[in-house]
Amino acid sequence: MMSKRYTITAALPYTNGPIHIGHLAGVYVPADIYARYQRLQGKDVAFICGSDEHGVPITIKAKKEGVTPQDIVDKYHAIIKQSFLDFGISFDNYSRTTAKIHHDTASDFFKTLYDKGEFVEEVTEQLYDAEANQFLADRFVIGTCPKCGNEESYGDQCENCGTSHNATDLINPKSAITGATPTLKETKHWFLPLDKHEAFLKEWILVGHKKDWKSNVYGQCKSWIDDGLRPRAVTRDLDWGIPVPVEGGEGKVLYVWFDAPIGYISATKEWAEREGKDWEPYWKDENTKLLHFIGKDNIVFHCIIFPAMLKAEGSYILPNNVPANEFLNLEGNKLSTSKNWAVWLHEYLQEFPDKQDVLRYALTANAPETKDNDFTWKDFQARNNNELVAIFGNFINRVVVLTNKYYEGVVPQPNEFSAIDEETLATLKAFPAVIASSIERYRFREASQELMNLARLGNKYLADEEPWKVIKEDDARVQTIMYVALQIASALAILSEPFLPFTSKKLKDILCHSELVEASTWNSISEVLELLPANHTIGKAELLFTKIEDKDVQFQLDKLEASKKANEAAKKKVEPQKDEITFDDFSKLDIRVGTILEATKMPKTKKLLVLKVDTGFDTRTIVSGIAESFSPEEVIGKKVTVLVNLAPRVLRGVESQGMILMTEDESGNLMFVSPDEHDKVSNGLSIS
Ligand code: B3M
Ligand code: ZN
Repeated sequence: MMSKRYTITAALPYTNGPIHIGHLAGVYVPADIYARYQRLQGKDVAFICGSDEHGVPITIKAKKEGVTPQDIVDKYHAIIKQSFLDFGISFDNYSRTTAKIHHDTASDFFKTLYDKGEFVEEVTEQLYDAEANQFLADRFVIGTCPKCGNEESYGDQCENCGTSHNATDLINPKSAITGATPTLKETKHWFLPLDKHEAFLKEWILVGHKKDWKSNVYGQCKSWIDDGLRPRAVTRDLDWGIPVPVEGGEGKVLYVWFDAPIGYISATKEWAEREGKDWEPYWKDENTKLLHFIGKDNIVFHCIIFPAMLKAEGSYILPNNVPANEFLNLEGNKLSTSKNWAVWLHEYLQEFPDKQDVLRYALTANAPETKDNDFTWKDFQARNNNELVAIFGNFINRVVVLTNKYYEGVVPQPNEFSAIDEETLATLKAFPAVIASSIERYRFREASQELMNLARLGNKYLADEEPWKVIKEDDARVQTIMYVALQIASALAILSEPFLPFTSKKLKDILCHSELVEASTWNSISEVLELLPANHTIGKAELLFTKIEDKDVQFQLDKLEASKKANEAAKKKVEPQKDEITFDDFSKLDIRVGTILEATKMPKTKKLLVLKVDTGFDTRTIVSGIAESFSPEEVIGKKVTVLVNLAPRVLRGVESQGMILMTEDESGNLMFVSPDEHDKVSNGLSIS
């Protein structure tokens, strides 16, 4: 049976920063297209989202800014909520996880699992920062990822390889609060025994969803399951979050990834209460399709952990699909909130106040559906100027202007259809099914291109039929041409709604759609004989899109360049001066001018050169770590400064008898401290 009810969730954004284009392309734009499309299909849709307001990043940010976590979430919740609204993301409810209804719902959920004996209670040793007097959960600890070697992995997840792990798995852990090396301290926690659910998850995902889940999603799940599932702690020793509601839980909170997905349920309840509906069918009726739109770093939580929680609870349905996207990059670099390498939605909306649909279109046409993708401002400009303006906008403008010019805005009565007219109308009627099929398979890029193909069809039809020429001799023919072109315009108004909701509304207004009874649903395009009947009057022309100029693009590129410069300046930490030494210390150094006679690379190393150096009083071997900056050929014959009374050291079996003095310029390039002939005034080193 075809589902009538859809519960569509979009990942709850963390409230420690605003929304950027990576979030939009990965999650919110595709989710919105899907939700709008299903509503147009007449489905009963609950499109649910909200702010994820717990978790360590929020406390860290609050500490840094000297405010409370509540201040942080209040600030970003307001910005995020408003920007989604202004961008036309059509959530039925945008809630937040600090809401009472959520605290109650998550608390009850935990208690139910606790009472059913679904948790394992265990005292384990956790990382502890004695200086800060605090356990180091999740992002409070940074260390080397055991899987990929990334030295800046967080305690709960490595952003480099996406692996999610326990803080105690990190190699060389360091406290993110004090930088101290943590000690281990015993503490009690509740674990969700994923191992207990392994057989079920295997059957449900690996057998049940092999065909219909995206291969990136299926692949990640398979690798998790193949690795063997282990119990996961669902509580933390923190003070920001939902208190653990059972005995022994004092001073502890629910793990943010335990409470956040329950946020989808609480947000549905909040919405249902407001609308006077029953929330339960949206989460408990087998005929409801539950879909989670997320980014790829959230796959394990939505495909393994949350379903295990729902299953353990017992009364919920499981997600039907989890169409996760890959990541979007920006101008060739990874998007980053901390490095300010992003296009922020709230800033975009200020800078391009009437261009929501342009960004929606550019992000959809280039969505990271099967692999990571790059957003560039040049591509954004091209999508606007070459497609939205030149194809879609141009077609609509011609149709509306000509209809007004020839027929005072009244849709003409068609005369006999030519073969081309018949074919064009037949092609038109096939579009709803084509676009629908792409959307239903979560191929939004493809769907957006099909929409543009419909505008192309219209443009080509007008260009081939040339009503502006035919009008001189055959008005009857022009009536038919304009009638056909108007049907295409009308279909565009309907089919563009999920992708370009602002444009769709504007176009429906121009065509005076609201005065029509039939022509408003997706399927009426194929079913109804005519969308815009003869004698219906349309309004005046209005531009749907305007060109984006080079200077607008340059402004954005300059902004990014400024971020890059600011980051580089912040990164350039000058080493502080070392402790003072006495003249006596210095005079112990015996520094001579020498000449490099021979140079060879030390086998099997990247950095080392083995040098033969004439010191003026002997010839000796010196091993020097300069091979990454200089080739052997480059240094032979070079005059260098040598510290000759350094105690010998054996490096890779070769005794090094001294040291060549080197220095670095401000960009970190290695240079010889060289008494070069050209450089008669030497470099300030007194050589005695
Ligand atoms: N707050 C989003 C993220 O990982 C995370 C999603 C929660 S969805 C329940 O950026
Ligand atoms: Zn890693």
